[in-house]
Amino acid sequence: MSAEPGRNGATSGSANGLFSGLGKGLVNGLGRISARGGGAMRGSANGSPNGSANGSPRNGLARSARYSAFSLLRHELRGSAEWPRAWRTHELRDSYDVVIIGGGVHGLACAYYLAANHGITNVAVLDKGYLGGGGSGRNTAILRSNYLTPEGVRFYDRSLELYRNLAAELNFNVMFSRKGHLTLAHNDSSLRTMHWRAEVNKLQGVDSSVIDPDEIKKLVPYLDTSAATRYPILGALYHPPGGIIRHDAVNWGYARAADALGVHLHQQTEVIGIDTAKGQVTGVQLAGGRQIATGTVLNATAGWSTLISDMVGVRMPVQTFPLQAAVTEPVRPFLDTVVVSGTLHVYVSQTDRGELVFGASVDPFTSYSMRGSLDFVEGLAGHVLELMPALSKMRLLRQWAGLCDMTPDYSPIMGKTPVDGFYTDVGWGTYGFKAGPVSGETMAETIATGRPASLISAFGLDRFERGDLVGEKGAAAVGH
Ligand code: PYC
Repeated sequence: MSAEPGRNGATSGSANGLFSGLGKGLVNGLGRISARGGGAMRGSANGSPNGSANGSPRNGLARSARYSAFSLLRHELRGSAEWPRAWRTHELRDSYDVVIIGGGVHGLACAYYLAANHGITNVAVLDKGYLGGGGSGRNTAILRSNYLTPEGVRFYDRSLELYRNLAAELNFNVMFSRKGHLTLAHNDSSLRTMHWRAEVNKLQGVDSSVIDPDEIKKLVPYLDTSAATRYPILGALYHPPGGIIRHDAVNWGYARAADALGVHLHQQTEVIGIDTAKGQVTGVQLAGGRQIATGTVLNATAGWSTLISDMVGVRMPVQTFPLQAAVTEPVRPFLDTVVVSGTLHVYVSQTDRGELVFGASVDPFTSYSMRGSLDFVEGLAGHVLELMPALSKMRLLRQWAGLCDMTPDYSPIMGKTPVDGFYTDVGWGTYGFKAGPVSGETMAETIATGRPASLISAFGLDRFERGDLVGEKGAAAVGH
């Protein structure tokens, strides 16, 4: 096996039989931003809001830049030479109304909804790497809303709704595939949790139910549902609205649409400090010496979320663990459903291209490492073969890791903080990608109005002081 750097800096292996072989602030221009506190942001810095709070027009893409069958044909006839770049590069301004740290799906979605829903366009998204290069490009792209708490179910269900309509909203094919989602139960206690989740889901209007091994077999014929296995399958939580999506396309779609509405996207732009005066954010400092004035900073990072919050002295109960994943060579479609087994530490789905995408549990130690390990592949291969013995000949193409910021209750930390103008959208654990759209939408509303959007009121930092936690561990697909 020859290791080589993958696209995302992930470890890539050769396709050589791995499975068989191994078993708020400054007033800028016309922008109306109050010095501190509530209801701050209503206008664009250029005085001409591009969107409306009612959601239309949602997309400021110039006609010439819109993707359509007609534009495809036109470009083809002209030799495909003229496609405009999906987003532009800009000079950094000296000040922005809002600075978003982190160019993943959360930061990009927030920038897009600030512009599209609230007309706030003097916004910069800063990323020390490249857009979608962190957790947003490293996850296994599973979407679902079958959570355990009513707060969680409502929140993730809004995200799923936004994801379902995202291709039309962004004029970008994000390849959402509603496959259905199965969480297997191999013992009585997990079956009990599946029943619990199913009931909470139904009460929130979300389609989930517990099904038996015969029904599971019909959905996934390759699954070993016999009683003779080491961990027999007793039942499963079946969630038909769940599915997968193309994560890069989601990042690119939000980036392109935000850019079209006037947002500045700055890659290779690292924030090394946040300035405050009298408890209010006043600006950010960049590696290389530049300073940018702003009254509003959103921390939308994963992995480095505590380091960013430390810059303003806001401490957060977060520990960072790597989560590894892997992908096989493509094969003919045979797996129509997302399958998760918490007991066997495996989740698997088949992409539209035919690859199997696998994940397992988080690594059992805190680290900022994003390298794959042999230990992970060995464990994964063993467990996958217990579930689907027919896969023994499949070959792994690539493995990689992303960083998960775990909170004590497996729920995020969203909203305002004790420092005026400093907002967080962090602590996503293993749930971050599926929450991207709703996090962007709710954080944009929170920043624009100065009040926490109702869907995130349970996720504030102050819940840890009050002891009012939102225990979402029972909904984890990933072992911990
Ligand atoms: O929560 O569905 C999930 C998930 C899968 C992989 C990481 N998280």
